[in-house]
Amino acid sequence: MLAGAGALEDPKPEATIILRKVVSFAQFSAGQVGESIFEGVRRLERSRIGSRCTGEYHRAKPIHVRRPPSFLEKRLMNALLIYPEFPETYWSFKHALKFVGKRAAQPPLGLMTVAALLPCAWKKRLVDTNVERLRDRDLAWADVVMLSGMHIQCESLLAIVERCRARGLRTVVGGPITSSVPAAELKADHVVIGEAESLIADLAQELEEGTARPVYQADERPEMAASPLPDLSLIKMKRYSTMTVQYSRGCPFNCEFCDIIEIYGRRPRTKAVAQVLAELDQLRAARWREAVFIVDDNFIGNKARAKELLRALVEWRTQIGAGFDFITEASLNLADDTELMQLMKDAGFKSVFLGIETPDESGLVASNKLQNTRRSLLESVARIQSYGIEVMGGFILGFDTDKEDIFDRMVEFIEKSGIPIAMVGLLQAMPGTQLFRRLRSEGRIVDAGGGNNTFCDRLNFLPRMDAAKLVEGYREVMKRIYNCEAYYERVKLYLNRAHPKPAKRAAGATSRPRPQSEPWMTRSNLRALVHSIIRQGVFGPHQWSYWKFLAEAATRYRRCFGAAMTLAVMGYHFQVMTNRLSAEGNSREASAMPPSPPAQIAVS
Ligand code: B12
Ligand code: SF4
Repeated sequence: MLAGAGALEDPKPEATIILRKVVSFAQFSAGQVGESIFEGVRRLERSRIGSRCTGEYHRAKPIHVRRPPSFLEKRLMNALLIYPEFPETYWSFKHALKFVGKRAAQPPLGLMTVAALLPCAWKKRLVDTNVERLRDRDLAWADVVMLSGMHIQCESLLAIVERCRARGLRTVVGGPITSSVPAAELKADHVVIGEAESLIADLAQELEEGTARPVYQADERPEMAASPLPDLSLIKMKRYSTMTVQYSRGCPFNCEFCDIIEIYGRRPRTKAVAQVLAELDQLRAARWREAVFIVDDNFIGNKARAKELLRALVEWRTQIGAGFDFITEASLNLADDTELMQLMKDAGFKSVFLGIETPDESGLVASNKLQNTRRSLLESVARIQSYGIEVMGGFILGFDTDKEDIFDRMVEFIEKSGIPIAMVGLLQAMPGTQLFRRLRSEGRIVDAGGGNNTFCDRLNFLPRMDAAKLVEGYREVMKRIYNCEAYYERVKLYLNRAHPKPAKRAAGATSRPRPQSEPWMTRSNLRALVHSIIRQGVFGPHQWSYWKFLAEAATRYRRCFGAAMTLAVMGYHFQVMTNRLSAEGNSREASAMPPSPPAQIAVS
């Protein structure tokens, strides 16, 4: 299992860095929790040191090796890391999160990683405005404010930058937004484009010396060995429904509309297995037992490496007992590899997000999504579901190849797919993508867009189809697929495939006994159920459909009651958002968008 032993240059600085990280991590962790985390991490450090010495953990000398602290470092710079607020969209899951008493789906892993890369002598605080308020006293404490974000968070990010500027506070902006929005528009003192691992040491030093440059551009994509254990001590863990761990960055495919490959490249770079296990152990030491999202662009971008991690995860989960279900993102060719699907099932993967995009093969070919062509998409989805893995699907309307029948075809496909969570969006030409470049050369780009392609009724390019028809068709598709009855039908189809009755399962070629038994009802499921009954069953607009579904969940699907109720709760969010999309015409999103499109495509 261990590889690359010869590449390790000098294990001693490694050990020093990790010990420093562990100590600073423990210092930041409060009271008893800190003590137990420290103990846990120490144990895991001891247990992994052997494998690291053979080159498994950090094969190359990490780029963030720091010189001894300078005089200025000893003055302890206070860095306030801030994550701007997301607008309410399908992806915010806001209305479902309320059911389980959570405020956001995931923590800002980018900022937690940046925090771990900053000099140990700096003091750090993190405010995620999705789960807490940014107070004036936080700003008063800071010497420098470091923000991260996606394009879609632009409005909130700009407001925070403005607030900092008004106080004369130095600001640094990084994260994916810097690849989509020009540095000057971000109004920050310093903008960092690309991944932080290779340039943070220079940035930190120049901030200390007061010589930091306006723009830093990472000129290389760092190996993932250089990525540290994210600083978990900075977040309010209980406010999130899912924790995140990243195994790889980049994707080998070449879809025309994709900005992943522009930002993170086409060569999948993976962490060492031991790095990932250390992150999971860190979560476990902090008493996390719930879902973990492996936030890779494409988890199976390098199938051999994915399998290597999965084998280790199977073993790790067996050792720790219950908990830790995984979610990830992958390409549809997952369906071609039975070993991979079985390993994912055994390792506790409960759902996977797949970019399916369109049932129209000509659209797939034109957008270079060739891995989805020459196959039955429906069969591929069903095969993955048969491993007990829920498929969440990404779909796009607005390809040049789309004809007027695309809306019906899309609805029909989604109905047959048994994909409950179907993220259908309007095509967006994101700056920096091949699509953006092509449309610009054809004179069809209107503006940079808002970074959001779901819950959005504006286009940033001139489509082939009449724009008003396209947007109207999109709204209709959303209404039809999130109609209560249609949604519950899809959930049942999925449950039948993923959790067949035991007799049926014995006949299936692919199923093996589950490595761990699933609890019928966990505490958070119970809480969700109570809230769901009140909101959906007592006060909801579709009480009859809801009670019918609940009755079926408790009888025909009692073996997977938890999964059924989780999906009922998720459905509530999608129904609320869809009602808003059709009734209000997405007014909030429209106001968050940058420049208005010209009259000919101002479609809302
Ligand atoms: C997990 C995830 C989510 C989670 C939310 C996670 C969260 N809390 O932020 C969910 C699933 C909810 C989500 C939703 C969306 N997402 Co998303 N998501 C991701 C994903 C897969 C991983 C994010 C992550 O944790 N990365 C790991 C960290 C370590 O990487 P990082 O953030 O890039 O940080 C590094 C550098 O950027 C840099 N850095 C980051 N911040 C800072 C700050 C400073 C000061 C410095 C110096 C450096 C720095 O250093 C870090 C280490 O190298 C990324 C893809 C990716 N590879 O990142 C997409 C991605 C961020 N999402 C994206 C998009 C478009 C969305 C949606 C808008 C989807 C949609 N179609 O509508 C929604 C928006 C949410 C909403 N409410 O509407 C885009 C953003 C593109 C852009 N240019 O802004 C990405 C890049 C995927 C893509 N298609 O390109 N997403
Ligand atoms: S498969 Fe997904 S991540 Fe990979 S290039 Fe295509 S859209 Fe991008």
